[in-house]
Amino acid sequence: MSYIKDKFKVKADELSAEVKELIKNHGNTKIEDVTLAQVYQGMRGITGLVTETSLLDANEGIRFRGYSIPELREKLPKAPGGKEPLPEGLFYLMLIGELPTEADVQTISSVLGRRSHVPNHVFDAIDALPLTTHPMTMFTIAIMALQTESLFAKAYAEGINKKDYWSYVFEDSLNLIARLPRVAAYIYRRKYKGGQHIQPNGELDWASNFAHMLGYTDDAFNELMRLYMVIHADHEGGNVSAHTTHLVGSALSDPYLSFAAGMTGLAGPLHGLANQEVIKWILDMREELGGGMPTKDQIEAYVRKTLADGKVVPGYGHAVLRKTDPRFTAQMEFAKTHLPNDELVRIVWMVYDTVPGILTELGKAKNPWPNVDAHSGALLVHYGLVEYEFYTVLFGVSRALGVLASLCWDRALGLSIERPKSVTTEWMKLFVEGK
Ligand code: FCX
Repeated sequence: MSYIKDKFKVKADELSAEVKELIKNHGNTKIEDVTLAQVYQGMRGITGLVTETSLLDANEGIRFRGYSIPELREKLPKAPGGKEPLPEGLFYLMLIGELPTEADVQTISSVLGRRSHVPNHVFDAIDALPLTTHPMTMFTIAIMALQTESLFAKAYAEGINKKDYWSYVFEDSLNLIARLPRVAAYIYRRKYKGGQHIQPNGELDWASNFAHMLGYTDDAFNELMRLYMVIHADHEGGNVSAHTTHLVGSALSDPYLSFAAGMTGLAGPLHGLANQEVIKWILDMREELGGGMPTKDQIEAYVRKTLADGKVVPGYGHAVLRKTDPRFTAQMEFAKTHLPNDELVRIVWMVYDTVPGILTELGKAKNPWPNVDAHSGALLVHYGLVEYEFYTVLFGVSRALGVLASLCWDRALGLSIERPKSVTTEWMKLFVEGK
């Protein structure tokens, strides 16, 4: 791993020098104006963050270091006999900014395998919670319990030069990514499989070891996990989980604290929890209609009822995207190859045929198209992972790759503590009156 860390340092030094020049020469350049509506409405569209790992285009979707999801599926190294990209390769790409070789991916895979040990007190912390606790609550508590292992926090307490922050954050990030599948699988087996835990298998790649610890042995499920871990990893910097991790990290909270904070945001229904909401919504619809395949008219009526009840249609809409999410399309392609006749998948596709028209007709949602969460649950149910309250934990394990690669960059670039200005409505009223 040390050669990858050295390579990161070289890249970071180069970019730091460029950023210093940019600020020196163009520090007063105006990027855009900010409107009053933007300030009240979630700062939508305000360019206020720098995130190196990925960039979102409203019409085209996400690109990781310039590569779209179809390109990643083609170009990133695969497991032997596999067709889906290995998430370790995406992590390398986000960190270094270049496509990895097979050897780079192997290195990361074996480092993650070696560092996956989770201390017992973390399992004790999970075990202390009632079984009814939501898996995302267990997950964030477990990450907080793991914070005892932070090398950054220890080094900071002893006193380190700010030039060295990145190095400890880098190590913490790798250790945390290595440990998360074990923690997540422990939560799953405790809550849903009577506490019969499965030990990690160091021979497996990161995603299939995770699948193995969850209790799945199907090769197609391993492939799904690799794809899932790649497509959920990063979505530029402004989304709640990425922004929160970055924000909390800017106070020099260590990667465990920062990531746990990000995960509490992912647990919200308008963000990562939407994946459980989608499948719940579809299952409720099916139950209400007496089971089996609904007709297009029945789906349409159910969508309209959801909206009339003042609820959102989960899995549809996006704060930035204005087209079908390529992460949805990648999952649709996976389903067409592996499970084209699955009933739930076919319902997801019928919903896709129905919802955009209705949302467009009503004219309120700026984006009527499906996002990543509209498809993922149906794939998981097919392979037997039916416990939908766990789905956001899967999202969280994947999201660690992007937000922690980003956190390494934050510290390597020496980014400042985040502290935007806020005002009161009284201030706004006086401002618009010109006072
Ligand atoms: N169903 C019903 N109404 C919707 C809607 C949907 N799927 N999407 C947007 N709207 C509504 C909003 O609620 C808002 O209504 P309001 O004016 O009464 O508050 C109006 O349309 C305008 O919202 P818009 O600007 O289009 O969307 P926002 O940027 O405010 O919000 C999210 C974006 C994603 C939060 C919104 O589309 C939504 O609630 N979708 C459903 C939940 C979901 O799928 N979240 C997952 C998103 C993502 F992929 C992820 O983070 O995982």
